[in-house]
Amino acid sequence: MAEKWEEIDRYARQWIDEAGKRIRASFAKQLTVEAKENPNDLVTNVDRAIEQFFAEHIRRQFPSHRLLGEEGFGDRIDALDGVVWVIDPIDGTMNFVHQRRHFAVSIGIFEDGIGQLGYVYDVVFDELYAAQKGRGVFLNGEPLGLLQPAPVTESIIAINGTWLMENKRLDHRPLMRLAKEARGTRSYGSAALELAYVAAGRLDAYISPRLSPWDFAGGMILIEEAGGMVTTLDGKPLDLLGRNSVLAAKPGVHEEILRRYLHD
Ligand code: 2AM
Ligand code: CA
Ligand code: CA
Ligand code: CA
Repeated sequence: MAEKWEEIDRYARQWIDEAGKRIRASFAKQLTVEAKENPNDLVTNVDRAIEQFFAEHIRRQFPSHRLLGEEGFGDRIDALDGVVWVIDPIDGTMNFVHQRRHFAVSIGIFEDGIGQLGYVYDVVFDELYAAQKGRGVFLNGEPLGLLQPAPVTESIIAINGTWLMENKRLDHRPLMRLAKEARGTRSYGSAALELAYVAAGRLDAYISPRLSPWDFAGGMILIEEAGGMVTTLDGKPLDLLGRNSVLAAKPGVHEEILRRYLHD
């Protein structure tokens, strides 16, 4: 059993490494940028090529595994039985296009719906956050400690400014109060990186009203392995087959945000 995951872990790392090289090499080439659902929702030829790269390698090496990916090279998945790779080839495409930093490759590998291996790779900083269920979280091979509880008043909360303004997705007033009462707020523009930062204790919480499975799959495994919590904004478990609101945080902060800010 353990050996099986050692093997999958070895291949995942090898492919992530190669994907990182390809993405960095793409900086020297012409980028094709298109809009998807709206003018600010971007995709590039590199997002597609990297997802295709993973799809080909997974299918060749592990024909029984399935892939759920953002850019459409995966399988149509309506149940979580067996081994499923949930992949975002580039999380933070807007950062990739505009800043050429602050984006990540994100992978979560699940068996029968249970997270077994999680990776978030910061391609430009060359930082790999990795977790194997039951073995803790590592940053470039160095173990990261278990997360310790903290109060909101001593917390840095990652939240996009959009959600602090009046918007159509959720009531912004409790979140405004949370932003005021927290020690500070940040927004990096890559859900996967922000979740990895929570796992590493660099951020104390991350909030988003709407993420897809590939945005949170890798980071969720990291955080749970670090002793943190990942739920919807209603405190419910995340559904890997659909869109979710996400509240990810260390212990203490997670409970306090739910109790004092989200449940009236
Ligand atoms: P993406 O870059 O892979 O699309 C900030 O935009 C964060 O929200 C990123 O992690 C981004 O992932 C994610 N996101 C999810 N849905 C999005 C959408 N419709 N438009 C832009 N970003 C989206
Ligand atoms: Ca996208
Ligand atoms: Ca994403
Ligand atoms: Ca993406």
